[in-house]
Amino acid sequence: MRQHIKTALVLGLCLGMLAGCGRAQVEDAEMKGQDVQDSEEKFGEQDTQEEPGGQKTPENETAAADSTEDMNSTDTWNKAVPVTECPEELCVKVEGRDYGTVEHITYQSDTTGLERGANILLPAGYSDEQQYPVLYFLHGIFGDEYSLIKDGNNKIPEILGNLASEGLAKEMIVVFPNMYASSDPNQKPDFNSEAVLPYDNFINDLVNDLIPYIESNYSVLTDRENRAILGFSMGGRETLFIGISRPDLFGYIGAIAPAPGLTPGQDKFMTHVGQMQEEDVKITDTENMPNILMVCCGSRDSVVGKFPLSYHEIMEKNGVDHLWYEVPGADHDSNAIRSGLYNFVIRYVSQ
Ligand code: FER
Repeated sequence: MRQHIKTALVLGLCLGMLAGCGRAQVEDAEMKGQDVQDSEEKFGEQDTQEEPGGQKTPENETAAADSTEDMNSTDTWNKAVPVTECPEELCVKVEGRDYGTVEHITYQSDTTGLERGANILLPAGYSDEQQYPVLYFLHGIFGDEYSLIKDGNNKIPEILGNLASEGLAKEMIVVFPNMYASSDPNQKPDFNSEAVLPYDNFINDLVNDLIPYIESNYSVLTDRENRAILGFSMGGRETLFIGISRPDLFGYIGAIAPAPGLTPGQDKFMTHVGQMQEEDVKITDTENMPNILMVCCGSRDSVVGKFPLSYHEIMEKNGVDHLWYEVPGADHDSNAIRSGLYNFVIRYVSQ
């Protein structure tokens, strides 16, 4: 399979250059998961945007051509045009292969004054004799620590287990936090500034409470080269905020369909004051540039629309080295999540 994936990578580069790949072939065989269901309930009827996906700019075409020269150099990973869909064979379990275990933990959060939960996906054969890289994977709005991992369509254990078994990604521990860091256990998320604040407070809980808990209770590597952050939608927005604010802590930053509100703006749900101004969307800590800063989105995302594209444009304007791509045909859904996870994880390699 390793060969298939390598071939797929190269093929993807070529297809990307030809522009406009087809819709994801992976069928949603299992029940729709909580996050997407919740989103559908909460968001109601969505516009369907008929936009061509996967169009590559001439700039990317050049980068893609260059990137075939040295696919292993992290210098080129931000520029390499990705295989926009997660290869199908990675999304199915191979009989007899171990896909790790999920355990639920609670930790004392001094940030909120509450006991809070997280799920941990341990790789196959997790052992104290080894030290593992960590990936913090942040859920969407109205979600919790179960949303991403419980949604079977996301294929998270499958993708990670298959990539690790094939030697295409490192074995890692994935932490799924509850990103709603409120001191009031009765507070609930909603589309207004007040109700969104606990999401913006998650950076404090993560840095001061959850990371220390993980690093003292699991056998993990603790430098920025071995700490990655990835998020979907609301989790993507917070990932960008956290990653840009603390590049000293996270060497790898990935946002799948990041939600509005990182910068000031307005959409059909609410007005966003912005967590930061557009000109501040850049890494000022030149000692700690991200190895990967990825932003992707389904070409037909009916929830966050063009906000991810706007983050890409802001980064371009600010001269921030990053990887941007669209997942052809994907909505605000597992197709985008699988693609983003796959592309992020194959780039999450320690030096
Ligand atoms: C918004 C649009 C989308 C927003 C959040 C979202 C807080 C999040 C969507 C998701 O997480 O799926 O205006 O504002």
